[in-house]
Amino acid sequence: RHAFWETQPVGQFKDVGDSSLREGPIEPPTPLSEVKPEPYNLPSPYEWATCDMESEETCNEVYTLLMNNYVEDDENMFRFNYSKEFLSWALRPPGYFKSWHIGVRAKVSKKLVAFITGIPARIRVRDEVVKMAEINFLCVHKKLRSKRLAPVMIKEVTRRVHLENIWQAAYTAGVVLPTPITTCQYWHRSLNPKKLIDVGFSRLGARMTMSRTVKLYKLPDSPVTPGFRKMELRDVPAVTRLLRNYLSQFVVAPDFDEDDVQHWLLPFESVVDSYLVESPETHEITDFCSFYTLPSSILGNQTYSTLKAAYSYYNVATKTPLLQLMNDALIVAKQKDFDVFNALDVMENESFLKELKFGPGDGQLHYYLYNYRIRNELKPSELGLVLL
Ligand code: NHW
Ligand code: EN5
Repeated sequence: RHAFWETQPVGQFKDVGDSSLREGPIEPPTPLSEVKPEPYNLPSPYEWATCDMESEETCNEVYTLLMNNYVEDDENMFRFNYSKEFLSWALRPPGYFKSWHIGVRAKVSKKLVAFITGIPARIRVRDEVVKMAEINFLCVHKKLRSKRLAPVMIKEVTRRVHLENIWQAAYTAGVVLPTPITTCQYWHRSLNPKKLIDVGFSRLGARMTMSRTVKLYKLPDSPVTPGFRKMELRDVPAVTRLLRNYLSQFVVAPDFDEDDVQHWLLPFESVVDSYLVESPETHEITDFCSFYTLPSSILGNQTYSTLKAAYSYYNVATKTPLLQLMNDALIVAKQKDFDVFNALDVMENESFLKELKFGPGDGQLHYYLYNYRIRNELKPSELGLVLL
């Protein structure tokens, strides 16, 4: 059934529910001298190319490959369209390895035809902080699909991760593979319902007119929480404390330090937005919310070419009710002209989704760990990790 995945150190379907298996690494690390020193073989028309994401030209090639060949919804109506600025940010966090930004080129034309990336992360699983790679942006050009190129790319990124003495990884996918640590549901909150309906992203509800729908999703013009403002560089220490404390309650979550928070959460125009609540009395930072910008191309619409989507990232409420904090996030997203606000049912998100008029989407997101076994499947609410 899974000729490739059955050979890999991941939880296997046959082992689901086997409580004799211990939690933790599936295989021990091998001495670095035993890691294969040369790259895996590609079919002869192709060659490996490490992608320099600091080079504008390479970044453009990656952008174009993904724009035309990356993830689509199940009816092929929308395709993720990560911006160049987003890709450059997502792939160059503190301590990143250029060697983990792996392209495949056609030898003759040098055209980029496939891509896979890793970035380093410290991920806590229960009370163990594990150095991992987060794997993302696996993409094979549409014309080269089903030729078993993906397993070679996964083996190559694994080899390069091993060369840095890292033996575990985390990744997400819309498809079921052996075996998810949890399965999350996408939820969507319409901000621009007319456009969403026009492009087929959502449908007019039963017994609803367009004007009733527009009214249903109306939001105030500005946030309602006193002291709600954009995060700034000077807030990094306070936000780090708030976030570390909050994430400690989840079974799987990133172990963020101040450098990570500065990289991942400091606002970056059209990439990541973060807001916090500073108490007007004490100037204490009590609450925090964030979302990232990920537009999708609309495939084959006469009027519109892109759907502007905000994705809920990390949110912490200690004083403001989470519902009110997220309503303010919706308000600022609407002010920034996003068409839709998306969220997964991770962390405490269930507590606001229905009340804030999110509806369940037709997509799911499965979370995976490589070479690390979790004894029982987690609930989405036990997961404190959002991958881009
Ligand atoms: S998920 C997004 C993945 N990308 C897309 O969906 C873009 C559009 N699709 C494509 O480009 C986020 C192709 O369809 C891809 C597959 C390239 C997906 N993850 O080459 P073949 C990520 O980037 C398995 C893992 O013939 P293809 C996360 C499939 O089950 N495996 O297929 C990435 C089969 O194996 P099996 C996937 O359609 C995580 C084999 O690939 C997969 O031409 C990567 C077929 O290969 C997926 N999304 O190309 C794993 N989709 O055993 C990281 C298919 O079933 C692991 N497959 O026979 C950790 C590594 C680091 C460890 C470090 C210690
Ligand atoms: C790696 N970082 O399927 C991620 N999206 O629901 C890779 N559906 O947008 C894996 N099909 O339900 C990504 N509208 C896996 C996700 C791939 C993309 C995907 C889904 C998530 C999605 C939309 C559009 C469906 C179009 C037809 C959807 C309904 C919205 C509606 C709004 C009003 C209230 C009810 C819901």
